[in-house]
Order: sequence, then C-alpha cells, then structure tokens
Amino acid sequence: KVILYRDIPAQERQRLDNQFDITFFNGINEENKDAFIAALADAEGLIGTSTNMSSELLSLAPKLKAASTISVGTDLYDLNYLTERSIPLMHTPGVLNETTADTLFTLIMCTARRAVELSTMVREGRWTSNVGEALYGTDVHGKTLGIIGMGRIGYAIAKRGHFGFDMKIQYSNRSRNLDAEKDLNATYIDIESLLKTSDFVCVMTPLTPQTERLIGAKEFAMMKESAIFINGSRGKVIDEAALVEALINGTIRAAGLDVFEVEPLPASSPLCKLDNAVLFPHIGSATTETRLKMVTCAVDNLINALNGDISQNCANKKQLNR
Ligand code: 8YV
Repeated sequence: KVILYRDIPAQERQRLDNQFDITFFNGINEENKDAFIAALADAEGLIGTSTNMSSELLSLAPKLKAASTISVGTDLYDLNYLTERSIPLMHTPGVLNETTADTLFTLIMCTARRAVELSTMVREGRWTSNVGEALYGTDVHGKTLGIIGMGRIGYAIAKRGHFGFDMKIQYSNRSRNLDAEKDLNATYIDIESLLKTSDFVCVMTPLTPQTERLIGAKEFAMMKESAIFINGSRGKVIDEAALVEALINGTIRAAGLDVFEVEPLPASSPLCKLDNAVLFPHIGSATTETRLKMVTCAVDNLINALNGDISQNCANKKQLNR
C-alpha cells in the first residue's frame, strides 16, 4: 500500500497504479488530514511533496518501508527519525538544476532592473514620461556574484553568471567546489568576505540546523548598500524580519525571493508592500518539463526503494550504511 499525497501527471500515476495499491490525496489539509492519518496505518510507501512529515506523523505509519519526495530538498521530512527506523528517503537531485538556476537568474535580472515594479507602472497607466534616474536599475554584467551554497544548483547559477554575464564568481560552501573553480574561475572565500564584497548575494544552501537563520541583521549589515540579495534556498535560511528592515532602511538595495518563512506568503507580509522586493511563489523548478522529470524520478525512486534498491537518489544512504 502506497500513499500518493500530491497530484501528478496521469502517465506517472498509471505507473504507480500498475505497481501498488494507491491511496491518493491531492495535498494534505484540515479536511482530509484524518483520512490521511488513517491511511498511514497500512502505508508501506509515501510519495509527494509540500507537506511537513514530522516524526509524530511518520510514527503513525508502522509499516513504512520507503518515502519518496518530489523535490531535491529533504527538509519537509524528519530525516533523523526515518534513519532511526532504517527507512530510506529518496529525493530528486540533478533533474531540476538548470530550471532552478534559470529561475534564480530571472530573479537576479528582475530585481536588478526593477522589471516587476516598472511593468506594474506601465500596466497602471503611470508611464507618462521617459524613465529617469529615479527609476534606473543597476547592471548585472561584469558585477561580482557571491554564491552561498555552491552545490549543483549554485554551480548552474554561477555558470550563467560567468559565461552569460561576464560576472566575477565567488562562493562560500561547506567544502571546496573544484569544478566551479576550474570551469568558472570561481573563488572560494569565507562568508563574511563574500557578504562585504559581492554586488549580488545568492543563497542556495539546503535548510539544515547549521543553515537555519544563516543570514540575519548582522549579515545584511555587512553587505554593500548597493547589494542585491537573492534567496532560492528555503525561507528559514534567512531572518525575514531582518531582511524587511534592511530593505526599508536602505541597508541593502533590493531582494529577489523565491522562498519564504511561511508559504504561501500571506498578503499581509510587509514584503508585499516593498517595491525593492521581487517575490516569486516558490517556482524554482516549476516548469512543465522539469516537474515531469521530477515526478518520473520520484516514482522510479519509490519503485526501486520498495524493491530494496536505494543506490540512486537516497538522501540518507550513508546513514543507513547501505
Ligand atoms: C519543489 C523545491 O518543486 O525541489 C525542491 O526542493 O523546493 C522545489 O523544486 C517544491 O518543493 C515543490 O515540489
């Protein structure tokens, strides 16, 4: 028995139906949570995303043998709890790198050139004269791009900056990324130096106990007043209230965000009132092509894991000693 808790394309749903006895939920909410909890009692597999799978919830699935998240991020699952129960968590690394990097570079361009603010001005009939200095954006080409988290997606973002925009790439990471240094002439520096010297600061780390609230008031204060901050990781990697203050007080120039502490971002958020904040609704990987690749990967992962093969795409393989 497998629970599918996110709607997926019919062709991939058929593949699951061919293999397993599927109980389907189109997202988990207050209306169906009791039914979901009841289904957990017999579930041997879980596949979906966008639902927080706490240890409390997972403990209600005594027969669980494998979980497959349709995402590269694994922070919605209590990975330590799954590992304690020797349950593999499968995820979808690799297939979304280029699309997510496209999204982050879209954020860089939109934020630097004030594209959303100025497009709104046109739509609202406020374009009454040539755009003057008060509405100028800032150049991207030739600037310094600092990437915090030079993993596969960080590398793809740096690739766009290096080859597409002649940007100087510097990065801070848990370990050296020699490919980025060789291919993109990237420089490995400490995070404080990166914050102080980058024109664009782009965060692409996973959300872990070490990265939670990594960027707060102190870090924003280290950045150039002309700096543009980009977050494509997880909302909780930054102190969102501190970012709002930094944007209002001119500590930094602007921010482009694809992720937020609370998602969906409430319209009451002060971020929604700031022209120097470009806000995307967590669309990093949200293209037809890439989401199909992610679902296909996640379905393959679950089938393999329930057949005992966790050789590919297992987030806790090392911890499971398999
Ligand atoms: C997911 C993401 O699509 O992969 C991730 O970790 O954040 C996005 O690509 C999103 O979580 C919804 O599935």
